[in-house]
Amino acid sequence: MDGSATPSQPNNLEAFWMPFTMNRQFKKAPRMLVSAEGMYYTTQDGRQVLDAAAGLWCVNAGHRRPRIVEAVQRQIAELDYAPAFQMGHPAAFELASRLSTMLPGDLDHVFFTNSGSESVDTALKIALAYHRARGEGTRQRLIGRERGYHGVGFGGISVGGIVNNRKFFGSLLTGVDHMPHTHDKAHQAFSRGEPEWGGHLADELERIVTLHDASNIAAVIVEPVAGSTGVLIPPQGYLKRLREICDKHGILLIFDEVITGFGRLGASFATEYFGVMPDIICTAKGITNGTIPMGAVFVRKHIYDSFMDGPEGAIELFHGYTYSGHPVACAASLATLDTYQEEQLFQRAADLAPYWEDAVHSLKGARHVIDLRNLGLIAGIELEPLPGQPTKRAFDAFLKCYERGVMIRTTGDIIALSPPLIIEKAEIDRLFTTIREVLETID
Ligand code: PXG
Repeated sequence: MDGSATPSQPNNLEAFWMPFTMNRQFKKAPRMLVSAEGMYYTTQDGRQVLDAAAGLWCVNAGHRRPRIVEAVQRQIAELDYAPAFQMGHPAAFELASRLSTMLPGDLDHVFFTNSGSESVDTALKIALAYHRARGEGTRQRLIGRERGYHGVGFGGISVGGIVNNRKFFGSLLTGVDHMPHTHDKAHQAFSRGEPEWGGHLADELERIVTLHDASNIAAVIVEPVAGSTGVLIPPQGYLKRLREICDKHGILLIFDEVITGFGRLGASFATEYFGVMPDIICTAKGITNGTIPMGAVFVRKHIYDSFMDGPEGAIELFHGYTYSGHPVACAASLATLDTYQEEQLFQRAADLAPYWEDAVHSLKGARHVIDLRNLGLIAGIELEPLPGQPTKRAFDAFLKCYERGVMIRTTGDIIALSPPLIIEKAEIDRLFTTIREVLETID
């Protein structure tokens, strides 16, 4: 049938199977966003809603930034697509060079993907192929962490530590182990910034190495700050210790910076913030300010070089996506980096972080609150679950905040906040006042 013969049905919500959403509940009472500018969304019923989640942790420079809009318009009108394999276009090379100057040390080669999930799969594959290229093909085990979130591909859910992925999708990749997560309320509740307790948990990696032998282990992957499983801030010294153990045993360290990258902590990347250099970094989201899907994996020079030793006539890495380095995504990203730089947004986030921290911890003693955590422009507000109804209390808070013109994000019974880095102090005040008031009104 000719597509045009079927009239579009804007009011029919049935066909779209929404991701990570309670479809039936949403479709009964939809929350529709129709436009956005700066810190605010406009809803279909014409209300302004403060975006306290930067979309989904991605719109770091705020919405509808003119430079990015214009760059995308210009690029799509000039080169809409170019093949990603055996062909190139200038913007991809320009962007990779520019990104490599933002990263410390020799993290200077970039592989483009289209999402965080693809970045994670790419990083894991590079790690495995790297050891093989160096004649250490027995290094095949991958180590993740409980409560880790690394997207939704089979690689990512295997190294991730979320029970629902195991419950619904089965046995996943073999040869994967998990370190314990680092969160312990008994020792850490209401910590400001990095908790003092818990650095020793990195030594659990030694235990796994002792069990399997280093000659079987390819890589360790962690989020420097875990976001979607409830804002878990690394204990002091933890990441540095992981680095030391990986160095000692020749294991690659992968940082999944899909949410911590591009200014979220008040530095370009978490690697810079914590002063710990991984071998591979996964990114996405803020790379284009959320405008066009894109991800990127950064690898250290010696990793890239180890692939370049083989026969000249062979493809060095048997991997890639139709849309790797898509011209429109590259244009969006270049304009995003310009925006971050011109407005010094990472520095702005760093300057604002102490104010943010005080605002977060002003909720101590607020109704239902059992823990508060923060780093950079991230906050976790943990609520006491309603007896027998986990997640309901936080979701009710989300709905009530939305009614009052504030969009927060929740995971389990934890409110996770990550506003665009352009947020003003008055908006921070309004955000936390709204949350406090809402917590007074819900069961
Ligand atoms: N790694 C990390 C650390 C992430 O946070 C991904 C990988 C996957 O990215 P893609 O682009 O494939 O979705 C993520 C994504 C939330 C939330 O509210 C977090 C994510 C995605 C959607 C919602 O916590 N993180």
